[in-house]
Amino acid sequence: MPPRGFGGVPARPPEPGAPMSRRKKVYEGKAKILYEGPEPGTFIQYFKDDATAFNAQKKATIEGKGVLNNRLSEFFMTGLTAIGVPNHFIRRVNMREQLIRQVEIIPLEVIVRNFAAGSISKRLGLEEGSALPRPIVEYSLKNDALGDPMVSEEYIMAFNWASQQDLDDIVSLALRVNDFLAGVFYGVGIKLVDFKIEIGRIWDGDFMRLIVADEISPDSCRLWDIKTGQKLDKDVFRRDLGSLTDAYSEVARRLGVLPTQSTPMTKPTLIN
Ligand code: AIR
Ligand code: ASP
Repeated sequence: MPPRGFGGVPARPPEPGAPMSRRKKVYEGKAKILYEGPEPGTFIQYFKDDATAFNAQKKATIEGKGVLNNRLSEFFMTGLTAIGVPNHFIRRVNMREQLIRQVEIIPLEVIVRNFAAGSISKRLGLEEGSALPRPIVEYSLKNDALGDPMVSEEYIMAFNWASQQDLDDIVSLALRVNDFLAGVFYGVGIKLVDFKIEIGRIWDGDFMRLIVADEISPDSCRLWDIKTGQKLDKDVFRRDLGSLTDAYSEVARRLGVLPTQSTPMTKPTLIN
């Protein structure tokens, strides 16, 4: 029997891999979709296979990327919870979806850098890979039309995107995430060059708190193999360095998120 839709009309089966369409879509970004969650104050976060770079001038669909990022973001957020860093993750729902707390996203990309690469290398003429004097936290405005321009704390406070108190909390969260991630990656032979997180506000009555939101995955980090320098992050896509799913599968395998004996593949097998 085919599934029945409203009024006895046969419902069209969903496209393979397509998100369920009955739920209300709240937001669609370049790599993820947010749906209304099952309870108030929650969302379902769906990870797409779409990859974009250079402000979406370069686009591709990379089979399996969404599955890997869903699982990897779960792994990092669960670890952050375990060490007391508040974040939006509640639980994984399936291969591509996770239940998260609904937050009001602060419209900033919070970037932490340990080694020079990407835009800081360009801006300051620093050799890629050179160590920075200390971890550097910087901000970009989340605005695709403007190409996510870098902004100062002065801009952030003047335009009321965040207060001084918020910024103190954001820096503290960002540095705790940095220490956690850098340590976890070091343990599996990977250097955490830099990463981006997003921060959201949640309310407990009148009391507002900031928590880590969005995702933590190889889409949002620069990850280099410590021995060989091989890139294991989205730069593989940005710079056409080979298979992105091979790179992300390698990260997942080292972290114990994929079976160690599995060979690179486009359809990863997940361990529960
Ligand atoms: N990032 C920034 N915007 C989106 C993402 N994913 C991440 C990059 C990199 C870090 O922020 O993936 O890990 C710094 O990026 P950039 O381009 O400023 O050097
Ligand atoms: N800002 C992200 C990147 O640098 C995505 C994009 O530009 O479309 O890859």
